Amino acid sequence: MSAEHPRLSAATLASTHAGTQQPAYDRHRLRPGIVHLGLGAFVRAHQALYTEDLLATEFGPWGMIGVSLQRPDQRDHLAPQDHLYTALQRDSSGVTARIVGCVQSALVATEDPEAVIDAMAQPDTCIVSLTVTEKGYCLDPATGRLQEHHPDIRHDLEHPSEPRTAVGFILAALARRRDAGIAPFTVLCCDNLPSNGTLLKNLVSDFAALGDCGLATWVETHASFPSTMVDRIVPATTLDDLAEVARLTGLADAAPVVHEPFRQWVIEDRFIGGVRPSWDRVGAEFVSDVAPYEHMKLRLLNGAHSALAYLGYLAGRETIADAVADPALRTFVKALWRDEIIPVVPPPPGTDLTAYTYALLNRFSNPAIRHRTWQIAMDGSQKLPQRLLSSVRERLPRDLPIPHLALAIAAWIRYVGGIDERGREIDVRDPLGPKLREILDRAGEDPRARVRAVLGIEAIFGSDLPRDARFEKALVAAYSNLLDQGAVGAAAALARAHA
Ligand code: CS2
Repeated sequence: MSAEHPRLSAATLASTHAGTQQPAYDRHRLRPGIVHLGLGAFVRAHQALYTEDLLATEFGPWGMIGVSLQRPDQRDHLAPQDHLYTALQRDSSGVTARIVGCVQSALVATEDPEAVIDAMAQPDTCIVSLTVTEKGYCLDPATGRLQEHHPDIRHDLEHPSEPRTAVGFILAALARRRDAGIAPFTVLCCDNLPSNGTLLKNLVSDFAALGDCGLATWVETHASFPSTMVDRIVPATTLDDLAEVARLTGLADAAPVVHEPFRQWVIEDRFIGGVRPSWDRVGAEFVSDVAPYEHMKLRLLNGAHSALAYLGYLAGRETIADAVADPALRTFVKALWRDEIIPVVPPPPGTDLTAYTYALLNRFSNPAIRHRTWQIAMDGSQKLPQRLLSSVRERLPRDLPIPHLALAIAAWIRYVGGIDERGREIDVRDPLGPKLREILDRAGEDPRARVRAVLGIEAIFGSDLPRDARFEKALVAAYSNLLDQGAVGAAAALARAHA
């Protein structure tokens, strides 16, 4: 952080450089109505900015209490700045800085779980929203059901008033509300998971059923878990970003966020008592069925992101923008969309999927957003099913070919093997990382043996895909091509074969 600039805080806010947007409402009058689990960069660059826009348009009790489930860093950065932070919007035409005020406090669950449950149990808390990443749900990625033997779930069962997991906190707070005769809050899952509301409801029900069955029934009957589709590209904040914020605003901020101009939020309109912020006044959409929006986004955006992350990383491309600047990878991703995903994704009402992918390619090409392939490559075991395997599952029963999807999945297999194309070690971050590495090491060098070994992981591939000979054949071919020609060479070969 910059030593020459005063620290951002309520006291210094008035001294920002001209051109820095500030909260356009009276922060002193703000009351918290939302507790958010997972206080990372994404929520601060997405939901918080919709809320910030709304507060300026139609003031209401929609302040946010942010909760970090594990680390204290965000709280440590935000508390000394009165929870204010800067959002930098960047594209090729330039950068704008905006100071955000709707986060009112930050809690760290590991330090004080009671404070978190208490905040969630307050009658004024109408919404508990979440961005805890895919692995934060302790689910089996292939089935979407709770991993009952996950150590943190076992812990939460034994210590229900000191939970560690998001599911444990939701249930502890719902139990407290039921016992106090308070209506439940609406649970708003904002992670990139399929049918994320229903999925979270199932996880909470699975967890409740392991303990108090009466509570399971109460949750089933009274609680509401609308599904959502969230979209905005938010790369990890870097030291350069901190320096740029100080230069632009004149104030030092230890926790800024960086984002692209685009944003989208589609939410199922099922809130308890109909009580919710009018986020639709500032661009969000409330709909009765999120599924088509979610399929479009998870398969076209996130599917392509993961494909480019693995192929791009293996080929030595640092960011998504670098990856799509490579002609072979650019052609690859266009063909992946056009030939293999769009034909099996029903478009949401009024949406042209081809136009959607053109817009995606522009967003991916944004040179001002340095979204690292390594960051997106993280936790692939939790991401593959909804991003890539979902399209495979649409195509195989119709006997449609999958060469591009197979190359993306083969690149993931190569990536989790832990050695890149130049023989360097890869820092693989994935809850199943050690297991994947071990079974690949045991499988030896033969492509078929390696593919088979990985396909044996039911938590990722389920029981259907490993039995499909076409899937295995496509993966072995793609994996062999990757070994022989490298990621860029294999992508170029596909383009020649399909020209
Ligand atoms: C990315 C997403 O890190 C990742 O896995 O694919 O975070 C992506 O940037 C967002 O979903 C965009 O809305």
